[in-house]
Amino acid sequence: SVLLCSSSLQADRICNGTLSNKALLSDPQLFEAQFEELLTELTERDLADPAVADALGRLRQVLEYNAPGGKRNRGLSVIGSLRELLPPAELTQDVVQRALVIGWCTELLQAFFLVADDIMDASVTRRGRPCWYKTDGIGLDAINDAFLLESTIYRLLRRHCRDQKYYVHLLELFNETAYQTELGQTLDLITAPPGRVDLNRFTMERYKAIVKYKTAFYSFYLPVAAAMYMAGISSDEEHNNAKHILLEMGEFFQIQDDYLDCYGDPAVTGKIGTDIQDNKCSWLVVTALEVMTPEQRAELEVCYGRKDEASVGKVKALYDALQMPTLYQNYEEESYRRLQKLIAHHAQNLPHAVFLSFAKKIYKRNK
Ligand code: DMA
Ligand code: MG
Ligand code: MG
Ligand code: MG
Repeated sequence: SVLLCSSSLQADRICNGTLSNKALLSDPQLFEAQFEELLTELTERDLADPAVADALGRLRQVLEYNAPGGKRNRGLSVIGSLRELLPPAELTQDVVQRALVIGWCTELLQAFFLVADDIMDASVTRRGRPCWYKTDGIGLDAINDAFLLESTIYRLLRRHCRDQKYYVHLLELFNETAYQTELGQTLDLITAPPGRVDLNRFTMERYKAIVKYKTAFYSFYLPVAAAMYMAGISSDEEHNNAKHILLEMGEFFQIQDDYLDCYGDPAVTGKIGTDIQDNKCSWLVVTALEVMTPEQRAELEVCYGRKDEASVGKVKALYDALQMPTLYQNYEEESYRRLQKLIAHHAQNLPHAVFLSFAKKIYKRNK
């Protein structure tokens, strides 16, 4: 119900004169409500030419299937970070609404990448349902749907933020982040050529480059940087400080993703792992290579990157024999300690809560 949010949040909003019927909603509820509004905006109010009505109908389906249903960490962290960066009096309803829209832009960027990623990774499920390209009648037309999702970002930014001082910063941020992610996906793909297993390719150095580019920029730096620009923080120094911490968090987040690809419960993660079959440079294979015997390496060489159940099972058995779950848990503890230190040293003028709340959401996650 609308009365679920914390009383301090309500008090905030009452004090700074933004009380309305929306004032009693929590950020997740406001974020949810904003999506309905964006759907209408993008697929009805935007109808410049009736000739494309059917196409906008398709866009609506694409948005409804692919944008919601995730954990929303990225989308919610725009408004979450902004609340830490601005004094309550400056968090007017307009500002909050813009932060929600920009939050949805980060979710749309993610949706765009996931639709394409699932095709390239030959995945089967996402968020507990068939991947979009696997649904009835869609197939590789999903490629164009991914492009549509990307374009909606810039339509929303233009409509909602064109008159803001930070508009160009946001445009550049989304463009740059998309490019970095595409470079990361490129590295991910060319390091995992189908049917050509070469374990020498899987170094920790290559691994770190892949995950920094394919995941950390868009998942962690993007939403916080967007909130910083909204709050008028645009200096390179402050952005570099934030980036330093957030890219470290992003690296850890993708290591979790790799771990869960093999050891997660698909009923919880909503996706069935494909990294072993896809010959991916995963944290598991890179770490396993660091500790295995030459005999185990020879066995891995034969069964990695193959689609048949028996080969996949042998790789998993090797991981178990090497106690990968224990190595992962040790890594998680160590990573958390390193991150706390980074926040203490690099957050400088930025409120530590921006980073700590993000960290709290991702450590020990199982989905
Ligand atoms: C995902 O890497 C990266 C992007 C840019 C979508 P991944 O293929 O490991 O993600 P997932 O496990 O969600 O398919
Ligand atoms: Mg994938
Ligand atoms: Mg992928
Ligand atoms: Mg993965």
